[in-house]
Amino acid sequence: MMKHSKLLLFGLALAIAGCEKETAPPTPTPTTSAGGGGLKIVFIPKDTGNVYFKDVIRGFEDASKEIGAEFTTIGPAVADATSQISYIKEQVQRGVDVIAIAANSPDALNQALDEAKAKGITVITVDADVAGNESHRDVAVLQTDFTKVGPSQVELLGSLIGYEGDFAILSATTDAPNQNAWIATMKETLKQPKYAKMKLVDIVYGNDESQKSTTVCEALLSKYPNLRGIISPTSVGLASAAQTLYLSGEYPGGPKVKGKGIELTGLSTPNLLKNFVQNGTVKSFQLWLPRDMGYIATYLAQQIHSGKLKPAEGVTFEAGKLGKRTIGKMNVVAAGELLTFDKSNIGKYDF
Ligand code: RAM
Repeated sequence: MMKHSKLLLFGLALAIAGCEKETAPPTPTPTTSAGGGGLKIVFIPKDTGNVYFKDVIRGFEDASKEIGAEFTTIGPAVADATSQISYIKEQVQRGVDVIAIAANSPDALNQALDEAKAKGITVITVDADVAGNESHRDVAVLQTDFTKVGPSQVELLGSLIGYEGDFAILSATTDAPNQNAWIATMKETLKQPKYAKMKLVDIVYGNDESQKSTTVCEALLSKYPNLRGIISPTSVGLASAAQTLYLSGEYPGGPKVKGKGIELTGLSTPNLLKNFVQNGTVKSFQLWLPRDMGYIATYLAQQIHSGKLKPAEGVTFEAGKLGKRTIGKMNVVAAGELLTFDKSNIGKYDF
């Protein structure tokens, strides 16, 4: 823990140095030999303020302890498309062995990731892939079967609003590769006859920032008086929307409800949503186990970096306590199942 916070401080100092002077080279550390203990892994989240990534980081820490790797995490304060570039470059300079990153853009990172790969660094996207630019990373560890998230979210909202009515999406940033992929499959799903009476009226972006998410959610509530639902496929967005809807009193059974009220669902952590499920603002929502992504990525990184594993579709590998895993299409590993939380089960989860 002590070591970790020291490393964090060290990373922070590098980041600050990087901000002050674009070209200031951070102290380079020699790259350790692959495979054995001392493997240097860094994880760059979308932004450092998002608590969702704490659990992803815990997975990295757990597995790093098990294999004797040296894990650090550092990242930008905001989830802008280009905000991670300077961090990637600094970590290349530092001489890490593995860069794991939750990409804020499908294409803005290409050059920086190529520079990392050219230095022999293993590049893994975790949680958000460089969609359409997969050749710029070695492998991706994503939440769950990506194709199921959008359809499942539409079905969940549909079941809450009787498959009828106007609804909006409150997303993360306009560039977010994961949210954009889910939104694309939501739109596809809506073409099915079952959802013919559900109308997507707007998509707004809260940038994974609480304040911005709150502001855009308030705007949705005043702009669409007939709104029946909101899907927010971001942990920050859904928590902010829940707070906004609770304060507005417009949820079903709420003090200011007009007609049937607004049903809110999406993707978030049980700890962020617990109060809102208990007070009736949100009936049910979904997520996966973020920790498993970090855990699996660590084992996978070690095996790729040591040359023991060549990522390809159908190749299997051992991921510590989580057992055997298989690399899928486009070198993507799906970490686990999509879970649905409601009053009956939310108490069992703590993350
Ligand atoms: C936010 C981030 C993350 C996403 C979750 C659901 O924390 O946008 O990338 O996977 O929400």
